[in-house]
Amino acid sequence: MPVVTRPSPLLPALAGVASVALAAGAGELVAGLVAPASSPFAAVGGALIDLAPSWAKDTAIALFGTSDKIALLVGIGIVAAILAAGAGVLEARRPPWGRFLVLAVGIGGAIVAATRPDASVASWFPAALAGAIGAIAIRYLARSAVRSREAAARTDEGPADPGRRGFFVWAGAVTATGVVLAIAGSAVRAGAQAVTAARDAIRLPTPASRAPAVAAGAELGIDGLTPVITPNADFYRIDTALVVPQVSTSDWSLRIHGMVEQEVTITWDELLALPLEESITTLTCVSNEVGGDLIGNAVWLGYPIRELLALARPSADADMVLSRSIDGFTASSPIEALTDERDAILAVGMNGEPLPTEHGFPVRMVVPGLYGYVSATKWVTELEVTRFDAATSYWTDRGWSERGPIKLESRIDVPRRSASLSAGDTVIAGVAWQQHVGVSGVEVQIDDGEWQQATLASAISDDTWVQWSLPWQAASGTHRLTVRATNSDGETQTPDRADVVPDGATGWHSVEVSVR
Ligand SMILES: Nc1nc2c(c(=O)[nH]1)N[C@H]1C(S)=C(S)[C@@H](COP(=O)(O)O)O[C@H]1N2
Ligand SMILES: [Mo]
Repeated sequence: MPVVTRPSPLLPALAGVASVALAAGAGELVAGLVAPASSPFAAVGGALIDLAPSWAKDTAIALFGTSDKIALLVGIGIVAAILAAGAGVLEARRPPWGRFLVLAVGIGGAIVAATRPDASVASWFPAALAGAIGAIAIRYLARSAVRSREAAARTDEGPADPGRRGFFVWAGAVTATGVVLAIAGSAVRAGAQAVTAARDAIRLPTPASRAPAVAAGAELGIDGLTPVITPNADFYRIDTALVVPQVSTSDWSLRIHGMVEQEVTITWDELLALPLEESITTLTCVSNEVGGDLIGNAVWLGYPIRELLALARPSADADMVLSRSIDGFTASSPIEALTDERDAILAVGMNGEPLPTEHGFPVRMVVPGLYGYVSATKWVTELEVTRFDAATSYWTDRGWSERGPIKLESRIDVPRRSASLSAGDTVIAGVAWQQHVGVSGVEVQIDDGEWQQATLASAISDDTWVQWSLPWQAASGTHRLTVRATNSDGETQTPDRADVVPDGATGWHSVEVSVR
Protein backbone atom coordinates (compact mmCIF):
# COMPACT_ATOMS: atom_id res chain seq x y z
CA MET A 1 0.00 0.00 0.00
CA PRO A 2 1.62 3.23 -1.15
CA VAL A 3 1.88 6.04 1.29
CA VAL A 4 -0.90 8.57 0.68
CA THR A 5 0.59 12.01 0.12
CA ARG A 6 -0.90 15.11 -1.37
CA PRO A 7 0.01 14.89 -5.07
CA SER A 8 2.84 17.23 -5.95
CA PRO A 9 1.74 20.12 -8.17
CA LEU A 10 5.11 20.18 -9.93
CA LEU A 11 4.23 18.15 -13.01
CA PRO A 12 0.88 19.85 -13.68
CA ALA A 13 2.56 23.23 -13.18
CA LEU A 14 5.20 22.29 -15.74
CA ALA A 15 2.43 21.11 -18.06
CA GLY A 16 0.86 24.55 -17.79
CA VAL A 17 4.10 26.41 -18.46
CA ALA A 18 4.96 24.20 -21.45
CA SER A 19 1.49 24.64 -22.94
CA VAL A 20 1.56 28.38 -22.57
CA ALA A 21 5.09 28.54 -24.02
CA LEU A 22 3.79 26.73 -27.10
CA ALA A 23 0.77 29.01 -27.27
CA ALA A 24 2.81 32.18 -26.89
CA GLY A 25 5.30 31.07 -29.53
CA ALA A 26 2.51 30.27 -31.96
CA GLY A 27 0.92 33.65 -31.19
CA GLU A 28 4.16 35.49 -31.87
CA LEU A 29 4.73 33.70 -35.17
CA VAL A 30 1.17 34.22 -36.39
CA ALA A 31 1.36 37.86 -35.32
CA GLY A 32 4.59 38.24 -37.28
CA LEU A 33 2.86 36.81 -40.32
CA VAL A 34 -0.58 38.41 -40.31
CA ALA A 35 -0.14 41.59 -38.30
CA PRO A 36 3.54 42.49 -38.23
CA ALA A 37 2.89 45.62 -36.22
CA SER A 38 1.52 43.79 -33.21
CA SER A 39 2.18 40.69 -31.17
CA PRO A 40 0.06 39.54 -28.23
CA PHE A 41 2.93 40.36 -25.88
CA ALA A 42 3.60 43.74 -27.43
CA ALA A 43 -0.13 44.56 -27.41
CA VAL A 44 -0.56 43.63 -23.73
CA GLY A 45 2.67 45.48 -22.94
CA GLY A 46 1.51 48.55 -24.81
CA ALA A 47 -1.85 48.48 -23.05
CA LEU A 48 -0.17 48.18 -19.66
CA ILE A 49 2.08 51.15 -20.47
CA ASP A 50 -0.97 53.20 -21.42
CA LEU A 51 -2.92 52.13 -18.36
CA ALA A 52 -0.10 52.36 -15.83
CA PRO A 53 -0.27 55.31 -13.47
CA SER A 54 2.59 57.71 -14.06
CA TRP A 55 4.30 56.86 -10.75
CA ALA A 56 4.62 53.27 -11.96
CA LYS A 57 6.12 54.43 -15.25
CA ASP A 58 8.52 56.73 -13.41
CA THR A 59 9.56 53.93 -11.07
CA ALA A 60 10.09 51.57 -14.00
CA ILE A 61 12.22 54.15 -15.80
CA ALA A 62 14.18 54.89 -12.63
CA LEU A 63 14.77 51.19 -12.02
CA PHE A 64 15.42 49.98 -15.54
CA GLY A 65 16.31 53.11 -17.51
CA THR A 66 16.06 52.63 -21.25
CA SER A 67 15.56 48.90 -20.64
CA ASP A 68 12.18 49.65 -19.07
CA LYS A 69 10.28 48.10 -22.00
CA ILE A 70 12.36 44.93 -21.88
CA ALA A 71 11.79 44.81 -18.14
CA LEU A 72 8.07 45.15 -18.80
CA LEU A 73 8.09 42.28 -21.30
CA VAL A 74 10.10 40.12 -18.88
CA GLY A 75 7.58 41.04 -16.21
CA ILE A 76 4.68 40.04 -18.46
CA GLY A 77 6.54 36.80 -19.17
CA ILE A 78 6.92 36.04 -15.46
CA VAL A 79 3.27 36.79 -14.74
CA ALA A 80 2.29 34.62 -17.72
CA ALA A 81 4.48 31.78 -16.42
CA ILE A 82 2.90 31.97 -12.96
CA LEU A 83 -0.60 32.03 -14.45
CA ALA A 84 0.38 29.13 -16.69
CA ALA A 85 1.64 27.05 -13.77
CA GLY A 86 -1.59 27.81 -11.93
CA ALA A 87 -3.65 26.84 -14.95
CA GLY A 88 -1.76 23.54 -15.17
CA VAL A 89 -2.50 22.71 -11.53
CA LEU A 90 -6.11 23.79 -11.97
CA GLU A 91 -6.50 21.62 -15.06
CA ALA A 92 -5.05 18.62 -13.19
CA ARG A 93 -7.28 19.08 -10.15
CA ARG A 94 -10.47 20.54 -11.60
CA PRO A 95 -10.65 20.04 -15.33
CA PRO A 96 -11.69 21.83 -17.46
CA TRP A 97 -11.04 25.02 -15.45
CA GLY A 98 -7.37 25.23 -16.36
CA ARG A 99 -8.26 25.06 -20.03
CA PHE A 100 -10.88 27.76 -19.54
CA LEU A 101 -8.39 30.00 -17.78
CA VAL A 102 -5.90 29.72 -20.67
CA LEU A 103 -8.62 30.37 -23.23
CA ALA A 104 -9.92 33.34 -21.26
CA VAL A 105 -6.45 34.90 -21.09
CA GLY A 106 -6.12 34.38 -24.85
CA ILE A 107 -9.45 36.07 -25.49
CA GLY A 108 -8.47 38.89 -23.14
CA GLY A 109 -5.25 39.33 -25.10
CA ALA A 110 -7.23 39.33 -28.35
CA ILE A 111 -9.50 42.09 -27.06
CA VAL A 112 -6.50 44.14 -25.95
CA ALA A 113 -4.73 43.61 -29.30
CA ALA A 114 -7.86 44.50 -31.28
CA THR A 115 -8.38 47.73 -29.38
CA ARG A 116 -4.81 49.03 -29.61
CA PRO A 117 -4.55 52.25 -31.64
CA ASP A 118 -2.40 50.57 -34.31
CA ALA A 119 -4.66 47.50 -34.53
CA SER A 120 -5.45 46.07 -37.94
CA VAL A 121 -8.42 43.84 -38.81
CA ALA A 122 -6.39 40.74 -37.98
CA SER A 123 -4.89 41.92 -34.69
CA TRP A 124 -7.24 39.87 -32.52
CA PHE A 125 -6.35 36.65 -34.26
CA PRO A 126 -2.88 35.74 -32.91
CA ALA A 127 -3.85 35.94 -29.23
CA ALA A 128 -7.14 34.13 -29.79
CA LEU A 129 -5.36 31.37 -31.68
CA ALA A 130 -2.73 31.22 -28.96
CA GLY A 131 -5.49 30.80 -26.36
CA ALA A 132 -7.01 27.93 -28.32
CA ILE A 133 -3.67 26.18 -28.83
CA GLY A 134 -2.78 26.66 -25.18
CA ALA A 135 -6.12 25.23 -24.05
CA ILE A 136 -5.71 22.13 -26.19
CA ALA A 137 -2.09 21.62 -25.14
CA ILE A 138 -2.81 22.02 -21.45
CA ARG A 139 -5.61 19.48 -21.60
CA TYR A 140 -3.30 16.77 -22.90
CA LEU A 141 -0.19 17.69 -20.95
CA ALA A 142 -2.00 18.08 -17.64
CA ARG A 143 -3.66 14.71 -18.17
CA SER A 144 -0.31 13.16 -19.00
CA ALA A 145 1.15 14.74 -15.84
CA VAL A 146 -1.62 13.23 -13.73
CA ARG A 147 -1.22 9.81 -15.34
CA SER A 148 2.51 9.69 -14.89
CA ARG A 149 2.07 10.70 -11.26
CA GLU A 150 -0.50 7.94 -10.75
CA ALA A 151 1.75 5.45 -12.51
CA ALA A 152 4.62 6.48 -10.26
CA ALA A 153 2.42 6.06 -7.21
CA ARG A 154 1.31 2.56 -8.31
CA THR A 155 4.68 1.15 -9.30
CA ASP A 156 6.69 3.12 -6.78
CA GLU A 157 9.50 3.31 -9.31
CA GLY A 158 10.32 6.82 -8.28
CA PRO A 159 11.52 9.59 -10.51
CA ALA A 160 13.00 7.30 -13.16
CA ASP A 161 9.74 5.61 -14.16
CA PRO A 162 8.88 5.55 -17.88
CA GLY A 163 5.59 7.47 -17.48
CA ARG A 164 7.38 10.33 -15.83
CA ARG A 165 10.18 10.33 -18.36
CA GLY A 166 7.62 10.34 -21.14
CA PHE A 167 5.94 13.34 -19.61
CA PHE A 168 9.21 15.26 -19.37
CA VAL A 169 10.03 14.47 -23.00
CA TRP A 170 6.62 15.73 -24.08
CA ALA A 171 6.69 18.84 -21.96
CA GLY A 172 10.21 19.62 -23.13
CA ALA A 173 9.31 19.15 -26.79
CA VAL A 174 6.25 21.36 -26.45
CA THR A 175 8.25 24.10 -24.73
CA ALA A 176 11.03 23.90 -27.31
CA THR A 177 8.48 24.15 -30.12
CA GLY A 178 7.09 27.28 -28.50
CA VAL A 179 10.54 28.83 -28.29
CA VAL A 180 11.33 28.01 -31.93
CA LEU A 181 8.00 29.50 -33.06
CA ALA A 182 8.63 32.66 -31.04
CA ILE A 183 12.10 33.06 -32.56
CA ALA A 184 10.66 32.55 -36.04
CA GLY A 185 7.99 35.13 -35.23
CA SER A 186 10.46 37.76 -34.17
CA ALA A 187 12.62 37.05 -37.24
CA VAL A 188 9.60 37.55 -39.50
CA ARG A 189 8.71 40.76 -37.71
CA ALA A 190 12.28 42.04 -37.85
CA GLY A 191 12.36 41.34 -41.60
CA ALA A 192 9.13 43.25 -42.14
CA GLN A 193 10.37 46.15 -40.04
CA ALA A 194 13.67 46.23 -41.91
CA VAL A 195 11.91 46.45 -45.28
CA THR A 196 9.51 49.10 -43.98
CA ALA A 197 12.42 51.14 -42.62
CA ALA A 198 14.35 50.79 -45.88
CA ARG A 199 11.26 51.84 -47.82
CA ASP A 200 10.80 54.92 -45.63
CA ALA A 201 14.40 55.94 -46.34
CA ILE A 202 14.04 55.82 -50.14
CA ARG A 203 14.03 59.13 -52.01
CA LEU A 204 12.57 58.53 -55.44
CA PRO A 205 14.30 60.37 -58.29
CA THR A 206 12.65 63.33 -59.96
CA PRO A 207 10.64 62.08 -62.93
CA ALA A 208 12.27 62.60 -66.32
CA SER A 209 8.78 63.25 -67.61
CA ARG A 210 5.81 64.38 -65.58
CA ALA A 211 2.23 63.23 -65.89
CA PRO A 212 0.01 65.96 -67.31
CA ALA A 213 -1.15 68.11 -64.43
CA VAL A 214 -4.57 67.00 -63.23
CA ALA A 215 -6.90 69.69 -64.54
CA ALA A 216 -8.82 71.53 -61.87
CA GLY A 217 -11.97 70.44 -63.66
CA ALA A 218 -11.13 66.74 -63.18
CA GLU A 219 -12.26 66.93 -59.56
CA LEU A 220 -15.90 67.93 -59.20
CA GLY A 221 -15.55 68.28 -55.43
CA ILE A 222 -18.92 66.78 -54.62
CA ASP A 223 -19.44 65.39 -51.11
CA GLY A 224 -19.33 61.61 -51.14
CA LEU A 225 -17.97 61.38 -54.67
CA THR A 226 -14.83 59.23 -54.97
CA PRO A 227 -11.78 61.50 -55.35
CA VAL A 228 -10.23 61.37 -58.79
CA ILE A 229 -6.85 60.32 -57.35
CA THR A 230 -7.17 57.55 -54.75
CA PRO A 231 -4.97 58.02 -51.66
CA ASN A 232 -2.69 55.00 -51.10
CA ALA A 233 -4.36 54.17 -47.80
CA ASP A 234 -7.76 53.88 -49.53
CA PHE A 235 -6.53 51.99 -52.57
CA TYR A 236 -8.17 48.58 -52.90
CA ARG A 237 -5.89 45.62 -52.39
CA ILE A 238 -6.29 42.26 -54.08
CA ASP A 239 -3.73 39.48 -54.08
CA THR A 240 -3.17 35.86 -53.22
CA ALA A 241 -0.49 36.67 -50.65
CA LEU A 242 -1.48 35.49 -47.18
CA VAL A 243 1.63 37.23 -45.96
CA VAL A 244 2.72 40.43 -47.69
CA PRO A 245 6.06 39.62 -49.36
CA GLN A 246 8.92 41.60 -47.84
CA VAL A 247 11.37 42.27 -50.65
CA SER A 248 14.37 44.48 -50.01
CA THR A 249 15.65 46.65 -52.83
CA SER A 250 19.10 45.09 -52.54
CA ASP A 251 17.64 41.61 -53.07
CA TRP A 252 15.40 42.73 -55.91
CA SER A 253 16.19 42.21 -59.56
CA LEU A 254 14.11 41.59 -62.65
CA ARG A 255 15.05 39.01 -65.23
CA ILE A 256 13.68 39.14 -68.77
CA HIS A 257 14.06 35.80 -70.51
CA GLY A 258 12.26 33.25 -72.67
CA MET A 259 11.77 33.96 -76.37
CA VAL A 260 14.33 36.75 -76.46
CA GLU A 261 17.62 37.23 -78.27
CA GLN A 262 19.30 38.67 -75.21
CA GLU A 263 18.45 37.87 -71.60
CA VAL A 264 18.31 41.04 -69.54
CA THR A 265 18.62 41.42 -65.79
CA ILE A 266 18.12 44.75 -64.09
CA THR A 267 18.75 45.67 -60.46
CA TRP A 268 17.01 48.28 -58.33
CA ASP A 269 19.86 50.78 -58.65
CA GLU A 270 19.96 50.30 -62.42
CA LEU A 271 16.21 50.78 -62.66
CA LEU A 272 16.28 53.96 -60.59
CA ALA A 273 19.08 55.38 -62.73
CA LEU A 274 16.87 55.18 -65.85
CA PRO A 275 14.72 58.15 -66.87
CA LEU A 276 11.53 57.39 -64.95
CA GLU A 277 8.18 58.59 -66.21
CA GLU A 278 5.10 59.62 -64.32
CA SER A 279 1.72 58.43 -65.54
CA ILE A 280 -1.80 58.31 -64.18
CA THR A 281 -3.57 54.99 -64.60
CA THR A 282 -6.72 53.56 -63.07
CA LEU A 283 -6.36 49.94 -61.92
CA THR A 284 -9.41 47.69 -61.83
CA CYS A 285 -9.95 44.17 -60.58
CA VAL A 286 -11.81 41.72 -62.79
CA SER A 287 -13.72 40.69 -59.66
CA ASN A 288 -15.25 44.14 -59.34
CA GLU A 289 -19.04 43.73 -59.30
CA VAL A 290 -21.28 46.30 -60.95
CA GLY A 291 -21.22 49.21 -58.50
CA GLY A 292 -18.20 47.72 -56.70
CA ASP A 293 -15.13 49.47 -55.35
CA LEU A 294 -12.24 47.27 -56.52
CA ILE A 295 -10.92 50.16 -58.57
CA GLY A 296 -8.51 52.98 -57.83
CA ASN A 297 -6.55 55.67 -59.62
CA ALA A 298 -2.99 56.70 -58.81
CA VAL A 299 -0.06 58.73 -60.10
CA TRP A 300 2.55 56.09 -60.84
CA LEU A 301 6.28 56.55 -61.36
CA GLY A 302 8.04 53.94 -63.43
CA TYR A 303 9.95 52.90 -66.48
CA PRO A 304 8.32 51.75 -69.73
CA ILE A 305 8.33 47.95 -70.03
CA ARG A 306 8.50 48.52 -73.79
CA GLU A 307 12.06 49.89 -73.43
CA LEU A 308 13.28 46.96 -71.35
CA LEU A 309 11.69 44.44 -73.71
CA ALA A 310 13.41 46.23 -76.60
CA LEU A 311 16.77 45.55 -74.94
CA ALA A 312 15.89 41.86 -74.77
CA ARG A 313 14.67 41.76 -78.40
CA PRO A 314 11.65 39.42 -78.22
CA SER A 315 11.15 36.91 -81.00
CA ALA A 316 8.53 37.92 -83.57
CA ASP A 317 6.56 34.74 -82.71
CA ALA A 318 6.07 35.75 -79.09
CA ASP A 319 2.58 37.02 -78.25
CA MET A 320 2.57 36.98 -74.45
CA VAL A 321 4.65 38.07 -71.48
CA LEU A 322 4.30 35.97 -68.36
CA SER A 323 5.21 38.15 -65.39
CA ARG A 324 6.07 36.39 -62.17
CA SER A 325 6.18 37.74 -58.63
CA ILE A 326 8.52 36.71 -55.87
CA ASP A 327 5.74 34.61 -54.31
CA GLY A 328 5.00 32.69 -57.50
CA PHE A 329 1.92 34.60 -58.71
CA THR A 330 1.88 34.92 -62.50
CA ALA A 331 0.01 37.10 -64.97
CA SER A 332 -0.15 36.63 -68.73
CA SER A 333 -0.24 39.90 -70.68
CA PRO A 334 -0.56 40.23 -74.44
CA ILE A 335 2.85 41.44 -75.59
CA GLU A 336 1.32 44.24 -77.69
CA ALA A 337 -0.12 45.85 -74.55
CA LEU A 338 3.42 46.08 -73.18
CA THR A 339 5.06 47.26 -76.37
CA ASP A 340 2.54 49.68 -77.91
CA GLU A 341 2.49 53.39 -77.09
CA ARG A 342 0.57 53.05 -73.81
CA ASP A 343 2.10 53.68 -70.36
CA ALA A 344 2.79 50.04 -69.45
CA ILE A 345 5.40 50.47 -66.75
CA LEU A 346 7.48 48.84 -64.11
CA ALA A 347 6.29 51.08 -61.31
CA VAL A 348 8.36 52.06 -58.28
CA GLY A 349 6.28 54.99 -57.06
CA MET A 350 2.61 55.46 -56.17
CA ASN A 351 1.23 58.92 -55.48
CA GLY A 352 4.64 60.38 -54.71
CA GLU A 353 5.88 57.58 -52.44
CA PRO A 354 7.69 54.31 -52.96
CA LEU A 355 5.09 51.58 -53.52
CA PRO A 356 3.47 50.54 -50.25
CA THR A 357 4.56 46.96 -49.42
CA GLU A 358 1.03 45.63 -49.96
CA HIS A 359 0.92 47.27 -53.38
CA GLY A 360 4.09 45.53 -54.55
CA PHE A 361 7.17 47.18 -53.07
CA PRO A 362 9.69 47.59 -54.51
CA VAL A 363 8.49 47.07 -58.10
CA ARG A 364 5.20 46.16 -59.75
CA MET A 365 3.62 46.32 -63.20
CA VAL A 366 0.93 48.80 -64.19
CA VAL A 367 -0.69 48.42 -67.61
CA PRO A 368 -3.52 50.72 -68.71
CA GLY A 369 -6.56 48.94 -70.10
CA LEU A 370 -6.10 45.44 -68.68
CA TYR A 371 -7.60 44.00 -65.51
CA GLY A 372 -5.07 43.45 -62.72
CA TYR A 373 -5.08 39.65 -62.95
CA VAL A 374 -3.50 39.74 -66.43
CA SER A 375 -1.19 42.69 -65.98
CA ALA A 376 -0.56 44.28 -62.60
CA THR A 377 1.94 41.86 -61.04
CA LYS A 378 3.18 43.14 -57.69
CA TRP A 379 6.62 42.24 -56.24
CA VAL A 380 7.50 41.37 -59.85
CA THR A 381 10.85 39.66 -60.43
CA GLU A 382 10.57 37.99 -63.82
CA LEU A 383 9.21 38.64 -67.31
CA GLU A 384 9.14 35.55 -69.47
CA VAL A 385 8.50 36.25 -73.12
CA THR A 386 6.40 33.38 -74.42
CA ARG A 387 3.18 32.46 -76.23
CA PHE A 388 -0.44 32.07 -75.13
CA ASP A 389 -0.40 28.54 -76.58
CA ALA A 390 2.71 27.67 -74.57
CA ALA A 391 1.99 29.00 -71.07
CA THR A 392 -0.84 29.94 -68.74
CA SER A 393 -1.00 32.01 -65.56
CA TYR A 394 -2.34 31.93 -62.01
CA TRP A 395 -5.94 32.98 -62.77
CA THR A 396 -6.20 31.69 -66.32
CA ASP A 397 -5.40 28.27 -64.83
CA ARG A 398 -8.46 28.73 -62.62
CA GLY A 399 -11.04 29.37 -65.28
CA TRP A 400 -10.62 33.09 -65.88
CA SER A 401 -10.31 34.38 -69.40
CA GLU A 402 -6.98 34.42 -71.23
CA ARG A 403 -7.56 38.03 -72.28
CA GLY A 404 -8.66 40.65 -69.80
CA PRO A 405 -9.40 44.02 -71.44
CA ILE A 406 -11.30 46.27 -69.04
CA LYS A 407 -15.01 46.63 -69.80
CA LEU A 408 -16.97 49.87 -70.00
CA GLU A 409 -18.56 50.55 -66.61
CA SER A 410 -20.06 53.37 -64.58
CA ARG A 411 -20.99 53.74 -60.95
CA ILE A 412 -23.21 56.02 -58.86
CA ASP A 413 -21.44 57.26 -55.71
CA VAL A 414 -23.98 59.86 -54.52
CA PRO A 415 -26.60 59.52 -53.35
CA ARG A 416 -25.57 56.29 -51.69
CA ARG A 417 -27.67 53.16 -52.03
CA SER A 418 -30.68 53.31 -49.68
CA ALA A 419 -29.78 56.86 -48.76
CA SER A 420 -32.60 58.97 -47.48
CA LEU A 421 -32.51 62.61 -48.52
CA SER A 422 -34.72 65.65 -48.40
CA ALA A 423 -36.76 66.73 -51.38
CA GLY A 424 -35.39 69.58 -53.48
CA ASP A 425 -32.14 70.42 -55.25
CA THR A 426 -29.54 67.72 -55.00
CA VAL A 427 -26.97 66.06 -57.21
CA ILE A 428 -26.31 62.61 -58.60
CA ALA A 429 -22.64 61.85 -59.21
CA GLY A 430 -20.20 59.05 -59.77
CA VAL A 431 -17.37 57.73 -61.91
CA ALA A 432 -17.17 55.96 -65.27
CA TRP A 433 -14.28 54.13 -66.91
CA GLN A 434 -12.96 52.07 -69.72
CA GLN A 435 -9.23 52.45 -69.43
CA HIS A 436 -7.31 52.94 -72.65
CA VAL A 437 -10.54 53.47 -74.58
CA GLY A 438 -11.97 56.45 -72.76
CA VAL A 439 -15.43 57.64 -71.82
CA SER A 440 -17.27 60.16 -73.99
CA GLY A 441 -20.57 60.44 -72.16
CA VAL A 442 -22.63 59.37 -69.17
CA GLU A 443 -26.41 59.27 -68.94
CA VAL A 444 -28.65 58.89 -65.93
CA GLN A 445 -32.17 57.59 -65.79
CA ILE A 446 -34.50 58.44 -62.92
CA ASP A 447 -37.18 55.81 -62.44
CA ASP A 448 -38.54 55.12 -65.93
CA GLY A 449 -37.78 58.61 -67.27
CA GLU A 450 -35.78 59.71 -70.27
CA TRP A 451 -32.01 59.17 -70.18
CA GLN A 452 -30.44 62.51 -69.27
CA GLN A 453 -26.90 63.58 -70.20
CA ALA A 454 -24.71 63.98 -67.13
CA THR A 455 -21.86 66.50 -67.12
CA LEU A 456 -18.45 64.85 -67.45
CA ALA A 457 -15.52 66.24 -65.47
CA SER A 458 -12.36 66.89 -67.48
CA ALA A 459 -10.81 63.51 -68.12
CA ILE A 460 -7.19 63.13 -66.99
CA SER A 461 -6.71 60.78 -69.93
CA ASP A 462 -8.34 57.77 -71.56
CA ASP A 463 -6.37 55.62 -69.10
CA THR A 464 -8.25 56.92 -66.09
CA TRP A 465 -11.78 56.99 -64.81
CA VAL A 466 -13.76 60.19 -65.09
CA GLN A 467 -16.16 61.79 -62.65
CA TRP A 468 -19.65 62.82 -63.75
CA SER A 469 -22.60 64.59 -62.18
CA LEU A 470 -26.20 65.53 -62.82
CA PRO A 471 -28.28 68.05 -60.86
CA TRP A 472 -31.53 66.55 -59.64
CA GLN A 473 -34.74 68.08 -58.36
CA ALA A 474 -35.67 65.25 -56.05
CA ALA A 475 -39.40 64.81 -55.43
CA SER A 476 -40.48 62.90 -52.34
CA GLY A 477 -40.98 59.21 -52.70
CA THR A 478 -38.76 56.25 -53.55
CA HIS A 479 -36.66 56.54 -56.68
CA ARG A 480 -34.46 54.30 -58.70
CA LEU A 481 -31.40 55.94 -60.29
CA THR A 482 -29.56 54.16 -63.09
CA VAL A 483 -26.35 55.10 -64.89
CA ARG A 484 -24.81 54.08 -68.21
CA ALA A 485 -21.72 55.30 -70.02
CA THR A 486 -20.72 55.62 -73.64
CA ASN A 487 -17.11 55.08 -74.63
CA SER A 488 -14.92 57.01 -77.06
CA ASP A 489 -15.81 54.55 -79.82
CA GLY A 490 -19.46 55.53 -79.43
CA GLU A 491 -20.48 52.20 -77.84
CA THR A 492 -22.99 52.40 -75.01
CA GLN A 493 -22.57 50.25 -71.92
CA THR A 494 -24.60 47.06 -72.16
CA PRO A 495 -27.51 46.51 -69.77
CA ASP A 496 -26.88 42.75 -69.93
CA ARG A 497 -25.78 41.49 -66.57
CA ALA A 498 -22.65 39.35 -66.69
CA ASP A 499 -20.97 37.76 -63.70
CA VAL A 500 -17.37 38.69 -62.89
CA VAL A 501 -16.21 35.23 -64.03
CA PRO A 502 -14.57 34.75 -66.53
CA ASP A 503 -13.71 38.23 -67.80
CA GLY A 504 -15.44 40.95 -65.81
CA ALA A 505 -18.96 42.07 -64.85
CA THR A 506 -21.30 44.04 -67.08
CA GLY A 507 -24.66 45.70 -66.51
CA TRP A 508 -25.98 49.05 -65.40
CA HIS A 509 -25.53 50.25 -61.84
CA SER A 510 -28.75 51.29 -60.10
CA VAL A 511 -29.42 52.66 -56.66
CA GLU A 512 -32.69 52.97 -54.81
CA VAL A 513 -33.11 56.10 -52.68
CA SER A 514 -35.93 57.48 -50.61
CA VAL A 515 -36.67 61.19 -50.63
CA ARG A 516 -38.53 62.78 -47.75
N1 LIG B 1 2.07 39.21 -56.87
C1 LIG B 1 0.77 39.45 -57.12
N2 LIG B 1 0.43 40.48 -57.91
C2 LIG B 1 -0.87 40.73 -58.17
C3 LIG B 1 -1.89 39.92 -57.65
C4 LIG B 1 -1.51 38.84 -56.82
O1 LIG B 1 -2.33 38.06 -56.33
N3 LIG B 1 -0.17 38.63 -56.57
N4 LIG B 1 -3.20 40.20 -57.92
C5 LIG B 1 -3.49 40.99 -59.10
C6 LIG B 1 -4.85 41.47 -59.13
S1 LIG B 1 -6.07 40.31 -59.38
C7 LIG B 1 -5.16 42.80 -59.03
S2 LIG B 1 -6.73 43.34 -59.29
C8 LIG B 1 -4.13 43.81 -58.72
C9 LIG B 1 -4.51 44.63 -57.53
O2 LIG B 1 -3.50 45.54 -57.21
P1 LIG B 1 -3.60 46.35 -55.85
O3 LIG B 1 -3.72 45.36 -54.74
O4 LIG B 1 -2.37 47.19 -55.76
O5 LIG B 1 -4.84 47.20 -55.96
O6 LIG B 1 -2.88 43.20 -58.44
C10 LIG B 1 -2.53 42.15 -59.29
N5 LIG B 1 -1.18 41.77 -58.97
MO1 LIG C 1 -7.98 41.38 -59.61
